[in-house]
Amino acid sequence: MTFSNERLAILYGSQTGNAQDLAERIWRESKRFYFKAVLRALDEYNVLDLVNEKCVIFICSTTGQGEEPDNMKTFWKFLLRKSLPSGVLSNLRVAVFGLGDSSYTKFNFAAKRLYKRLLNLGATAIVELGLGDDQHDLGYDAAADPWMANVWKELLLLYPLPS
Ligand code: FMN
Repeated sequence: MTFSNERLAILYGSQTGNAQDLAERIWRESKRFYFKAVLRALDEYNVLDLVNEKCVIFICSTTGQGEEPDNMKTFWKFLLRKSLPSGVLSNLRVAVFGLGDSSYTKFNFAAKRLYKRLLNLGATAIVELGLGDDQHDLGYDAAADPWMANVWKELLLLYPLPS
């Protein structure tokens, strides 16, 4: 199975490295599917480039009491700007996966807020928001594995190889 040489951005917000690990794993998988993927922490990514992307996979954890990780705070602040027109991301397809722990009251709040805001700015979700939970016996992988399989399936439908 191969895809055409589509560009894909894989962006993460991670406080202690788990979301980064998952994003790196997805980046390695993307090469198997012949995507031209870029991998960045959200704050290393030029947010103005978002309007030129077709497809972005966001992986983000929640830290503190329902807060965004430090390496996505600048990105997040920009995305919250009231001056952004509501349809500014209407050409963008997104997939968002959160890493969290259901023993916290604000379970996966950062990913939930990010997902909501992206759709609010006009982005289209490739798949539903995925939520990883440290409390699961298999950790966040329990949700991440089937979620990611679904993302690749949908991407294959969207970007089949030219016949
Ligand atoms: N998970 C939540 O769902 N909500 C929280 O408010 C939350 N706060 C946390 C605060 C601290 C200090 C730590 C260590 C973890 C917290 N978590 C919370 C769980 C993390 O999101 C989870 O362990 C995740 O896998 C960490 O990913 P990261 O290493 O990419 O930051």
